[in-house]
Amino acid sequence: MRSCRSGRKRGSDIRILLINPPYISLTSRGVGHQIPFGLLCVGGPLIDAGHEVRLLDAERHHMSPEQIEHVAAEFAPDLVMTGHAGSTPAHPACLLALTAAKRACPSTLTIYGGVYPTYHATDIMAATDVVDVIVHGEGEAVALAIADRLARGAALSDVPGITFRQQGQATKTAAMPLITQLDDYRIGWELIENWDLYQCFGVGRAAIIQFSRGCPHQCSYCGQYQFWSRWRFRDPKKVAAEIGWLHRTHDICFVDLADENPTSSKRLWREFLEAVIAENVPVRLFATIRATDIVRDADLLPLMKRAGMVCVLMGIETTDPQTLLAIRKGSTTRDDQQAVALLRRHGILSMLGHIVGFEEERFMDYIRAIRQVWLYDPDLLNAMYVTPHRWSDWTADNAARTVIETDRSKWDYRHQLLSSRHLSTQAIFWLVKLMEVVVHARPRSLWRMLFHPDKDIRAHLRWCFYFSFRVWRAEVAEFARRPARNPTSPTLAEWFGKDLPAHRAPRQAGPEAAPAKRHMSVTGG
Ligand code: B12
Ligand code: SF4
Repeated sequence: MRSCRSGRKRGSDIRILLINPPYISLTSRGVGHQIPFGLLCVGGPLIDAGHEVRLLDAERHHMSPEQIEHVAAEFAPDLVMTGHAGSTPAHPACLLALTAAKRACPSTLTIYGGVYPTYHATDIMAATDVVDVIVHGEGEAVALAIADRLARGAALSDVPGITFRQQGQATKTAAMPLITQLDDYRIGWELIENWDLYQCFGVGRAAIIQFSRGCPHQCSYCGQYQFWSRWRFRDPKKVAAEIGWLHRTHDICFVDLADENPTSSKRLWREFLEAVIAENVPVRLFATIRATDIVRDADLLPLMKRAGMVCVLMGIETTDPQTLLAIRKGSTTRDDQQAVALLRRHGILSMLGHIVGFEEERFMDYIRAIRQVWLYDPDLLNAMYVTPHRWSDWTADNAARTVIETDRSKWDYRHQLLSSRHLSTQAIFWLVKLMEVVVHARPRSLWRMLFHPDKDIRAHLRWCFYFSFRVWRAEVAEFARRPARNPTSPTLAEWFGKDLPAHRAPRQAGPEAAPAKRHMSVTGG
């Protein structure tokens, strides 16, 4: 075993350990483990800059802190970096990973990036000393700058986009300019040692890729559009070529588009689909697309099907027109229903994202919602609970609501976090579970799952039903085991700190992004 380095060192041979923290959610058990895409985005440019980079996927290997500590001690990194797409619920696991790394190598510099730390940097720095630096916003350029300073033995004070400790004080530097050419930064695919470990939806090896970043819309509850600031896109042909390459080189059969809103420009979306078709590889695509864009782009649905789109997740959020207005969603119940029908007509599965808790619904509101979702007739349903983000407008507007779940690892859209004046947590839980049963166990759904004429779709549906059932059963078991909630619950304002900002980020639409006449929703994950 090498001894850990003294941290700041001259030379260019910086050794960097990227740790995907051991955050195991019911979704990863259900959907299957996915590659830690955000860390690959950060890792690629670091490799290209000449650094020695290794990925430790503690999530995939379900590693204990002791195992992480052991690997860190062996690799003896100068820098340890972590972050997770699960973001808020993955925060405790990120700290656990950095604690283990610090135990192994006390002098290593620890870097934490992603959405949650971006908006909670001061609190995190005050609460723990296992985090040395927090990276705000997209990580590629900032991580490169940090590694560069470390390699040169220079101070971090001129690195934009970080919070770091300066004479014991958490200090935030100026923002890093947005990346304008996303294609300038390469994804570090070679960091994946064994692609067999990443399979999902039962169709073999799976990857994640981004065609675009950001979103031109501003749904009031959204945690994403402010993070990326402006809608930006990669060259559609290059993304398609990368998908083709992933199939030919690594036998990838399934690709999840990580975009918030890949259809922001109809022209570019068409170019992307045409380029994927030209690659002529049997790769299935999964994407989150707003219902209004499915309706707008109805003429592109045959292309989407030919490009391999197997399933589209549409965050409809609610079936109540008043709530749709209140959350600035900009779509109508008619759009949502029409989008499901259009997708079915073109042989693409629809998964609806539905969220309860925007309002304090009554019993009959749930019954109406269940009836409406039944009428929409989707293939799959992702039933979620409202999950406030500190920086969202919805949170500022609902600061007086009461938090009943103070375990941050449960802030994953699958647990009720806020109390409701009209219904108990038991009643809400069972109504949400009933909604899932109603959608998946309807005779029509079961018929499609058993006898759908398209073999691929049938296999996909069967796989989804099987794993949805497992997740459903596990969530029921978890609910039954849970102790009673803490009666001294904080308000949202108290939970997030009294300075809860009424954060209204200035809006910057990307040059190609469609005008935000309507809002949509993405509740990926
Ligand atoms: C793809 C995806 C998934 C996939 C794969 C996740 C994975 N392992 O990568 C699946 C379907 C498995 C998934 C599951 C979940 N997801 Co998800 N998922 C997404 C999605 C669509 C894209 C995420 C992504 O890859 N973005 C692109 C990359 C490049 O961005 P990034 O990870 O943020 O990384 C960049 C920066 O943040 C930063 N960065 C990140 N980490 C680090 C680390 C360092 C050191 C540095 C310097 C920088 C840095 O640099 C990166 C490059 O610029 C988003 C929605 C969206 N469109 O954003 C939701 C989202 C991230 N998921 C979310 C959630 C809640 C979950 C689940 C917890 C849901 C659940 N109930 O189980 C699970 C977590 C399970 C798991 N183990 O991963 C939430 C997070 C909410 C929040 N901000 O707190 C999001 C935002 C969706 C939402 N509803 O709002 N998800
Ligand atoms: S459309 Fe999706 S990503 Fe865009 S603001 Fe609404 S919820 Fe956020």
